[in-house]
Amino acid sequence: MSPWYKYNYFENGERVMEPIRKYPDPSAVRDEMLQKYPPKVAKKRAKAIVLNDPEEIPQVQANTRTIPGIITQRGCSYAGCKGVVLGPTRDIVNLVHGPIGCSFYAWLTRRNQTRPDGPEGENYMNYCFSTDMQEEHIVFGGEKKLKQAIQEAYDLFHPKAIGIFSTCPVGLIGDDVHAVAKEMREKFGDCNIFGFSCEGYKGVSQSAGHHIANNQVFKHVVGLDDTDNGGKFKINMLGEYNIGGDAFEIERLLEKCGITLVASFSGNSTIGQFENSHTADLNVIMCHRSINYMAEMMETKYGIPWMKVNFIGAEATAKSLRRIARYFEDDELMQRVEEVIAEEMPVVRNVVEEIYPRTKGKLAMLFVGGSRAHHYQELFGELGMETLSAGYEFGHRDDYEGRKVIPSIKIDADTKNIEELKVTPDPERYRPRKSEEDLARLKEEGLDIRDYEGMMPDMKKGSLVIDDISHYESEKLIELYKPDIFCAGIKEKYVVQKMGVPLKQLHSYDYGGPYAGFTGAVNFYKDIDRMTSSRVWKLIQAPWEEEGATFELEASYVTQ
Ligand code: CFM
Repeated sequence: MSPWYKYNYFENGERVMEPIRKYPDPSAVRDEMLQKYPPKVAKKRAKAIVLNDPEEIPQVQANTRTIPGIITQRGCSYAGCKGVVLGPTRDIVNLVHGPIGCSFYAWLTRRNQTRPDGPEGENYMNYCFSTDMQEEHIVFGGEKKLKQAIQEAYDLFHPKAIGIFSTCPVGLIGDDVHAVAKEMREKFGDCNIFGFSCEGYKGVSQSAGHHIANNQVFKHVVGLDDTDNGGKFKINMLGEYNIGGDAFEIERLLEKCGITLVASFSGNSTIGQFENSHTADLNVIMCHRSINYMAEMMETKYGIPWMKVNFIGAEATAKSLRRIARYFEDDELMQRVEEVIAEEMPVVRNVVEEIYPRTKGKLAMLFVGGSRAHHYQELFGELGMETLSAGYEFGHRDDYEGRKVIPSIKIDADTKNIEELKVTPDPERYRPRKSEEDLARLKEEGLDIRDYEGMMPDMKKGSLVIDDISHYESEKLIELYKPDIFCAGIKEKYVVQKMGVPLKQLHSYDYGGPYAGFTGAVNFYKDIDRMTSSRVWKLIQAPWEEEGATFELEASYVTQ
C-alpha cells in the first residue's frame, strides 16, 4: 500500500482504503532539493537526505561537519554542555569563562523549569555568571580573572558546587580551567569545583558538549554520596530536562505509581541527586542522544542497567510505565501501574475523540535536536497526523538507524577530539542489579534493555529523513508538500510562518507545555488543534503574490 493511503475501519470490521492526500514523489523532492547545490555540496548533502524504508533501513549521514555557507539549525558544543546538560541543575553555580555574549545568550533562554525547596531554597538558574573576558585577558591570559570570579561567587553564595564552562577563546589562548578548578576546590574545601573543556568549536554540534558534560559530571560528582534514601523501586531519569514542566508531570506519575526517583539528569535536579544517583536500580533514558554516555558509564562502574523510555505521547507514556514495572518484576507495582493508566487515560481519550476529526490526515514535519523529532511523532500519530519528513539537527546514526549500527559508525577526527573515559567496575560499589541471565530473559520477553531502535523504524516507507537540514531544504519541503504544521525552533519560526505554515517550537514549546505524560499529551493535542485548525494561515499573502501585482524588491535607504 502506498504510504499516503490508509485503511479506515468501520464498526462492522469492513475497511476502505482512503487517500490521505496527494503528495509529490519523495525521490523527486529529494532531487529537486539537491539540484540547486554545486556538485560537491550536492554530493555531500545527498548522503544526509534519504528515503526511509523501515524494513531495510538505509544509512544516513549524521554527526558530520555542516558545510560552510549552509544555514544550519545547529548550535555549539558549549550550548550542549552548559545550556543543555548542566543548565537545569539549580544549585550549581554555572560560571562561564569567556566574553559576555556566550553567557548572555545562554541566560534563561531554554525553558528548563525547576522547583527549589521553598523561597529560600538554593537556585542559581536565574543568574548569569561570567568572567566577562576582555582583550587584555585574551592577550595576557584569563586564569587570574577566573580565580577572582570563582572567589566572588563563593563569597556571595557559598554554593555546594561551581562549574566552569570554557568558551572558544579559552581554548585558543590555553587557559587551564581544570587546574584553576582544582586549586580553588582545595582552597575552599567545602565547594566542589570542576571545569568543562566545552569550547564551542570542540565538535560539529552541541552533541559534543553533551558528551563532555557527561564525562565531567560522572568523574567529579556521581558517587560522592552513598546514602541510601530508601524506596522499593529506585530509578534515575536520564535525558529529561524539564522543558515547560515536562519533568514535573513525569515526577507526578512516578510518584503515583510508587516509583522512587533518585536523580534526574538534569531537569529539576540538584547536585545532591547526582552525587547519590549510583544508589538507583535502573536508569531510564528519555533523550538517548544527550546522555547515553552517562548510562553506559554508570552500568560499567556500578552495575545499573539502562532502558530507553518515552514519555511523549499518552500511549508511549503508558508503555514506558509498564516497562519500568516489568523490569522490577513486581506484581504489586505492575498492578498499580495499570490502575494509574486506567485512571489517567479516559481524559486523554475524550480530548483525542473531540480533536481527531479535525486533525486526522493532516501533515507534520519535524526538524529538531537529537531526540524530539522522533518522540513527537507519537503525539502526532495519536491525532491521526502523518509525519512525512523528519530529521535531527545533531543526532548520530544510532538515533536514526538504531544502536545496532554503532559498531559500524566511522569514528572521524571530530569525534576523536572528545575524551572517552576509561571506566572500570568500582571495587566496592559495583553491584549488578540483575544477573546477565535475568537481563537476557527479560530481553527475550520483549523488554529492550540497553537498546534504542532509533527514528527510522517508526517512520513510513518513502518518508524523507534529513539530517542537519539546511534552511534552503526546509523552504523547498514546505513549498512542495505544504505541510499543515512544521516543527522546529525559534530561528525557523517566523520565516516558516511567513510562508503560511504554522510552526510549533519543539525546543521551547512556544511558552506552552508540559507536553510529557498524560496531562502533557492533552496540552499538546489542544495546541496543535488550535494551530492547524485556524484559518488565519490561509490569509497570509505576500504583496508580490497578489493578483496582478507588479511588485519589485528594491533596496532603499532613508536619508534625512
Ligand atoms: Fe535531548 Fe533535549 Fe533533544 Fe538535546 Fe536540545 Fe532540548 Fe532539543 Mo533544544 S537534550 S537532544 S540539545 S531532547 S535543547 S531538551 S529541545 S535541541 S530535541
